[in-house]
Amino acid sequence: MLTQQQIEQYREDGTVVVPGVLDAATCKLMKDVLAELVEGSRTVTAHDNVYDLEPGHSAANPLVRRIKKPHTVHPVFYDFAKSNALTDCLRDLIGDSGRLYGSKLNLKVPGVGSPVEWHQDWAFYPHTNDDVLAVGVMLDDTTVENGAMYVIPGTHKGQTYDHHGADGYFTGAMDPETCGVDFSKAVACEGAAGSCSFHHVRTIHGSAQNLSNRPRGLLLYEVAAGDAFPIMGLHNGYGGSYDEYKSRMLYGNETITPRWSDAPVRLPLPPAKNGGSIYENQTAGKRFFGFKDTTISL
Ligand SMILES: O=C(O)CCC(=O)C(=O)O
Repeated sequence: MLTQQQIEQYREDGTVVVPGVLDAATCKLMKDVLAELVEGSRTVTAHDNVYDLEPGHSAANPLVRRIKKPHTVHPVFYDFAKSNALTDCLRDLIGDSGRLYGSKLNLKVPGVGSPVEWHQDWAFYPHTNDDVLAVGVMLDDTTVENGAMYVIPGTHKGQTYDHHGADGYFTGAMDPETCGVDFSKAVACEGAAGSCSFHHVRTIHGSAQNLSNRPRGLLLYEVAAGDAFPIMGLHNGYGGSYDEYKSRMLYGNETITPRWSDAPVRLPLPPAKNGGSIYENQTAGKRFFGFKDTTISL
């Protein structure tokens, strides 16, 4: 359960970091599973259903950028999504029922870990209402140095920004030069391993490359209120399967009566030319965080 102050901070800022949500034993198990997965990537040469690879990945030097849908890869990742430790927090933020829209485990390998450019998750998966959020479970002590995610407080109450390139195709990234957002207001979601960040689906966020010598694992769960339905339909997140959609209830009761809110929507269409993951989508957009020698102006 969250404190009243944490709930109010989420409502006001569209983000809150809560320490100690993931217990140390489960965190260790997740990291052990992750180490095995990274080991297993040595035989993988291209992005597939499980692995999103950093440029330069090889059998000798495995560089994994993301484990896709970890809740389908090992039960520990799904079990924690359904645990009281997490669902008690979710209940306080999005109400009496919650459904897992998606999951991903973003790694930022020391000295490599790719940046994620500024975006709103809402641009990827608008729903009938915006009681939708992402949980970031910190598997490592997370600071600015090893690539903590930045959020821009209050932006969940504002507009839905254009995430399209000059050619009109979705890029999954805002144009940092023209969007008019004051990025100096960004706040880093730092915390000890086991902390969770919660950010509203409309909150602008992104993260820099990890140029430190410490890894940064961030397990992300995207969770929608049980009565929020994906506007793009069940192909968006559930492989077109109603059974899959139903099976993803984390807590509370399902309904076939969506609730609507007046949150502004822009559809992620036409789809990104570079598909597969946000990292690939964003290669078509302009860079704010950039790679290695790019100046970060926060
Ligand atoms: O890994 C991060 O720091 C940010 C992740 C994110 O925003 C995303 O994957 O959509």
